[in-house]
Amino acid sequence: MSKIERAEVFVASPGRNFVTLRLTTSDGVTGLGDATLNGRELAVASYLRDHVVPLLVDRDPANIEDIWQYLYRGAYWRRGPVTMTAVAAVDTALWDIKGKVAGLPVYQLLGGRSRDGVLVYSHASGTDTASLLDDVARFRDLGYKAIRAQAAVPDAGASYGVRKGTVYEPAAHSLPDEQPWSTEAYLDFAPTYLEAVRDRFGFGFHLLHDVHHRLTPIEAARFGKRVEDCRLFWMEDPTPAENQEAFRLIRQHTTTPVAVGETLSSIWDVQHLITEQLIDYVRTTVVHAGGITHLRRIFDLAALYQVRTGSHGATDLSPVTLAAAVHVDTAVPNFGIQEYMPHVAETMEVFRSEVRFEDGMLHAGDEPGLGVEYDEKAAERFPYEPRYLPVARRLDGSVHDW
Ligand code: GCO
Ligand code: MG
Repeated sequence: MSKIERAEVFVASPGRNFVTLRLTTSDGVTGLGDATLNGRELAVASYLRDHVVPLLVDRDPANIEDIWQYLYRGAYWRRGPVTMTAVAAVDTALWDIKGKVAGLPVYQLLGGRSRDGVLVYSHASGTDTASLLDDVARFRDLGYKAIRAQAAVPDAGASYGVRKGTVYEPAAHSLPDEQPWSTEAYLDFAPTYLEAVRDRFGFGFHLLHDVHHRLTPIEAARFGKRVEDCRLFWMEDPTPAENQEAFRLIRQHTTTPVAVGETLSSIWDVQHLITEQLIDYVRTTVVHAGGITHLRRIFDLAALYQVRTGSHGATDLSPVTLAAAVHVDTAVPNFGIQEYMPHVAETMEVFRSEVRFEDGMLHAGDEPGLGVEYDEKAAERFPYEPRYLPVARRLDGSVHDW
């Protein structure tokens, strides 16, 4: 019987911070898992090093489900992003190993190919409507068939989702940026730039928008109704989702499709959203929702209710997560869309990935396993630096949801 012989946790900052788990079996097969929780990286690194690695050594890497149950139920303390990210890293590495042992890409282990490629959307942004339109034009030229549009709200300072050069969340500070927010200014302005995108480029591509948890349910209902003629592919995270019931009110007012899930980590966090058809797309992803094993369970539940997948894929999720997501996306029947922001060159020096972009789609490649290798020597050139996501404050100074 093959055994897990070694489990190593790497923390490095090639372009941004990533935590990576590498398992090695007694047969010398390695598997990778992403364990990155943006802004709280070391908590997961410690959870793995101090509490999980000692439990893995000598276990049979073939028993993915048993190891998942052992780590999840065996912790007693359930769910939550730190736990589920740590469990995800182990689970992802085990699927990578299983694929390499079988000589098959992971999507084959999940039932094989359901589609030729994985439709992706990327992020256009601007400091105003004119620069947003230029950025949308650039993404159209790059071949994207789906584009998310965000612009800075006048008088509300640094709005969510607007790139500064190549920097995208977090800002290059060791303490959180504090950014002003005005719901009124946003509700007045955001629909106008979404309309401007449709006026200029028409309807021959998918247009998405991320509200990033900033509205109350009734404000979100008003926003969704106001932008119906833009025919958005989705409005994302219109209101925080701790209270799943809140989405019923949004549903009662608008046909703009709703996507939720990037901050949620278990099937229980999306149960009512899915079974009561309060959303159209579920955005949980491999790294923050317990790995391929648990994500597959969420997506199968979603399929029963005609909810499609739309996995989170910002650059704070490592190329290991992107590859794992693309394998899952290739196989599941209810795939919707995959978020994709290309990683910067430093990141790709450390993670060599088989994932390829072509004609608006991602392709997983046919290497056994996930098709990603980690270059720990290259990683040593990029030491970890503490970074935080920004914090939003209303114009009166009180804290808002960022
Ligand atoms: C998205 C997300 C991200 C998150 C980021 C937090 O839709 O891509 O909202 O941009 O803010 O992943 O770490
Ligand atoms: Mg988002």
